[in-house]
Amino acid sequence: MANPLKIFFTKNDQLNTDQLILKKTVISFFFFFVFAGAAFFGLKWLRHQPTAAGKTSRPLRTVLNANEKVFDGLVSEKRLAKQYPVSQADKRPRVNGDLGMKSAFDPASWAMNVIKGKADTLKITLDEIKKLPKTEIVFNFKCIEGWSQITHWGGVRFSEFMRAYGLNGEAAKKYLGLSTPDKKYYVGIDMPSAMHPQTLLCYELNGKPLPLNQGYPLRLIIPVKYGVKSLKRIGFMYFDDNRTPDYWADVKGYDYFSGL
Ligand SMILES: Nc1nc2c(c(=O)[nH]1)N[C@H]1C(S)=C(S)[C@@H](COP(=O)(O)O)O[C@H]1N2
Ligand SMILES: [Mo]
Repeated sequence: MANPLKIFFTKNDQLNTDQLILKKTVISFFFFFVFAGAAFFGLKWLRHQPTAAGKTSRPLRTVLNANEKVFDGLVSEKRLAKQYPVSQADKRPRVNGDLGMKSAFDPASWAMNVIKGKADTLKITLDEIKKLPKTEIVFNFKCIEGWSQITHWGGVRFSEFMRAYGLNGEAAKKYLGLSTPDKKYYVGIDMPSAMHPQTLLCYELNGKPLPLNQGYPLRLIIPVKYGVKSLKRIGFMYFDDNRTPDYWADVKGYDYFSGL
């Protein structure tokens, strides 16, 4: 039989079946090695690229940043998360995440610190928050770790709170920042998502006061984002035109917007 190289350059219809099989096998192996090599050296190259924001290599980070830009523009300001009847809400909501909730904490002396300027901080109590109009929502709460649960929450719309306290200059900033009283957990949120009508400063779960491990006295509920952004036990609130720090985005390189 002719050598494989010769077969390779002969037209298919001039080859017998065995020769044709041989030719196709040679071609398959050729492409197999080309692609395997490309994948091997490509990954090797990727591994040796400098990293940015956490442990993500720069080329991958560039792609993630491009995705973020797209989603930043699309943020679900106008889109409403699907709502459900109260009867569909889970009676035993799951507890997940206790960052910033392990320090000594006295709920009785709690007040939310709203930082307006260097020497201008409002201290707002739970009773004052409860005086504002109450909104309830039942929606599918989604955790980035891969579970979701239909849950029923009550509180005041963040936008309503901002209006009631005359925080117009603050609402005009590009980003909201929230942190726990011990500052060990913190999230950054783009202002359009914070001002979304379904975003709540929340003090009730299933019609009862929030349990301590789910954020009592006050937590955020932001249905247009993954659960990571729904910070429990708000201690501080602040505003900036630059991105406010975000625990998961800064430490692990997660997507800053974490939109749905
Ligand atoms: N203070 C604080 N808030 C937090 C977290 C946390 O670790 N600490 N975890 C977040 C994550 S990842 C999720 S999914 C939700 C879970 O809220 P739940 O415990 O009410 O289910 O809280 C978010 N808020
Ligand atoms: Mo989560």
